[in-house]
Amino acid sequence: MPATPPLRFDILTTFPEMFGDGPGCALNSSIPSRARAAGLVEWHAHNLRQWAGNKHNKTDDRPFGGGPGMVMMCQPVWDAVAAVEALDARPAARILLTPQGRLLTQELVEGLARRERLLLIAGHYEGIDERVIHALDPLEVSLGDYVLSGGELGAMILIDAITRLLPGALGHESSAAEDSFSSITVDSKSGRAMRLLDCPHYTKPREWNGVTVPDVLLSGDHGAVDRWRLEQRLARTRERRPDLLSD
Ligand code: 9D3
Repeated sequence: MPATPPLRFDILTTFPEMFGDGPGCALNSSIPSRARAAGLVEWHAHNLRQWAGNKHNKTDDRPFGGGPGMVMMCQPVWDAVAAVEALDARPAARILLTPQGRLLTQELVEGLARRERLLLIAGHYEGIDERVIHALDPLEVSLGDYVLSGGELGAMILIDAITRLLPGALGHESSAAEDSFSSITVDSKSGRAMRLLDCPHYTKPREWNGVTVPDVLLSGDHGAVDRWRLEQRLARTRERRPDLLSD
């Protein structure tokens, strides 16, 4: 038995089979599945239709005011949250995956990884009735400025990003803390923590397609290698993601 109970995710969705136990599910490969096997994390997907409360299992309806698509009704969402939250005594941090949410960042992931229980609400519809969003007061999270078909992939991204930070989740010796620390560099002028892009990586052979590996990596001078890698990270971040240096 681990010292602490597993971090518990509950996902509310009309596509629970996307989170199934089959080998084809994205979460059943790599780090999340090993973390689950090790008792660090568990996830349970629940079909919102269970709480439809009508014989057609209907959870959505046409929008007042007209327009395309369907809107998830308040009552199934509200009843589902109440029922699922009652499955465990610990209070759940409620998260709604929505294009209107705050952009998911590593800082947010790190904060969520410290919670004991997370309730993820995903949908495949134009939206959820605003009144139940207001009543549930979830943290609203977006994956980025592009249009997805629904929130389920976002829920999987959250589970993946959070799970790999749990102590013991990474298969190799480097801890999650070291791993995320290595992505942060302290700016010597401002003393500010910066997230930098990674440096280029190379392996055998030393020459491929007429292109050789940078000499410094073959020099055996670990100090020079570290300096080169930091320079590369800074240069690539300036070039490709200047927003990471200025924000
Ligand atoms: C007509 C306006 N559309 C918004 C651009 C409606 C709409 C499109 C897609 C409403 C919901 C969706 C489904 N998307 C999500 O549920 C979603 C999402 C996304 O589309 N982009 C980035 N992050 C997320 S998190 C959930």
